[in-house]
Amino acid sequence: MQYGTEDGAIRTNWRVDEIVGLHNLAFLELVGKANAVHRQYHDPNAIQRASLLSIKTGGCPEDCAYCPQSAHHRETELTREKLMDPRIVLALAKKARDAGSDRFCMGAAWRQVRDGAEFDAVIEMVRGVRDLGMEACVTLGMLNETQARRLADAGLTAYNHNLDTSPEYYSKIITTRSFEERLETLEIVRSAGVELCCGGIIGMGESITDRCSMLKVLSDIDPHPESVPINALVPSRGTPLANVEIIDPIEFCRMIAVTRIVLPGSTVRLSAGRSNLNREQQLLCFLAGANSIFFGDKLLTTRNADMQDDMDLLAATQPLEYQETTVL
Ligand code: SAM
Ligand code: DTB
Ligand code: SF4
Repeated sequence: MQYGTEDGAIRTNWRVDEIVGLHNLAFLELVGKANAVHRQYHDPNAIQRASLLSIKTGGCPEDCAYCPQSAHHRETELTREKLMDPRIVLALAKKARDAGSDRFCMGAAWRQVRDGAEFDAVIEMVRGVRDLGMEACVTLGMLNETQARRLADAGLTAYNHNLDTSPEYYSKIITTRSFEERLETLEIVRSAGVELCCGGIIGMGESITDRCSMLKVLSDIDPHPESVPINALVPSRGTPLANVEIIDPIEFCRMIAVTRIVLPGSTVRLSAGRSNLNREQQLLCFLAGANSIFFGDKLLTTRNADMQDDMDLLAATQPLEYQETTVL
């Protein structure tokens, strides 16, 4: 297999075996290649900060095996909540902005968007977040063309809708909707002129080929999704995947690196599961091409990395301030 001069080309014709070949390279070679591709397209010192908020929690009719918000997993400890009041959401968005967030992402545990007062409230939230000068992202499940257009008109920057896993492994994880439906929603979002935020989860018992097959589908999307969250499973009590072992940091980093090579121009977000990585493991992921994190104490329902630790981490990516020291 040849890499060489082709490294860094934006392609929509990757083969799964090529991606597996990259994924399984010697680790340092893989990270080196990914870093070279990263530097062709991105400022190597810039890390985007996105804050997450669950605006409607729990009671979801879908049966996603990883998700603590599914109503199918009755043993989860979550309390269901109604859609939040837009005024509270916007106060939290402002707080996130003042703490340094660039993007505010709002998630609802819905199978699909329904027209009515709740969707009107989400539109108000999107407008409000944009008025705060932040990028706005929502993840609301499936939606139709009119709804996508309303979100676009409100100024929505991106819509998050993950493939989650490969088409081959999909039915082991979700049975209440199809992989095809996922792709159709992505198409609807794109057609409305909204950016795609689309990635997946690793560490759910899938094979390396599954991970690469998911990346192949992402890279078939033309143009590529603007941002790609790579989540490591956060095993949650009461879900069928509660006892799955958490992923090895080097495996997580391999996935980041291969994502960077296959999707050179996209923002790659080191997403859920980051709190299991130490500072140096996260820096290794940035070197391998991750250039965005979820910033804030909470993801949707689970704990994120500590905010002060994140400030220190981001400070560590910046040039050292010159300090005169006296050595006696
Ligand atoms: N209901 C909407 C949907 O599924 O599109 C939006 C919310 S859903 C919680 C957003 C994404 O969070 C999922 O697609 C999945 O990739 C990720 N996610 C959910 N639970 C997770 C977990 N326990 N570990 C890692 N990622 C998770
Ligand atoms: C994404 O890919 N990861 C985020 C965001 N998109 C919505 C969600 C992660 C959720 C982790 C489990 C939880 O906190 O409930
Ligand atoms: Fe519902 Fe989304 Fe969780 Fe699936 S991932 S159960 S669709 S909230």
